[in-house]
Amino acid sequence: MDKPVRFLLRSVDVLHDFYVPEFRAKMDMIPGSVTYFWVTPTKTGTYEILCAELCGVGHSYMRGTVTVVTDEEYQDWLTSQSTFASLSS
Ligand SMILES: [Cu+2]
Repeated sequence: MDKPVRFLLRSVDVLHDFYVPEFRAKMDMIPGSVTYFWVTPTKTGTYEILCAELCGVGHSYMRGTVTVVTDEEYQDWLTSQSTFASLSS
């Protein structure tokens, strides 16, 4: 929260469109290319990610969530993650 976040977007099949209504932003996801957009979330919460491009028969099932947390919560989450070094030993 209150920090700029860059979303890197890519598609491995067809054109999609990454859309989070509460962010008031969306961006095409293009096969063979990486697109991006920046947001600076100002409210914590969990927000639904939708596909805003009619991409095929699975379009209506393309859903996910993005969670906005405080810096302290993010640091707690980050320290609970495995590192590459801990996975390979
Ligand atoms: Cu779609």
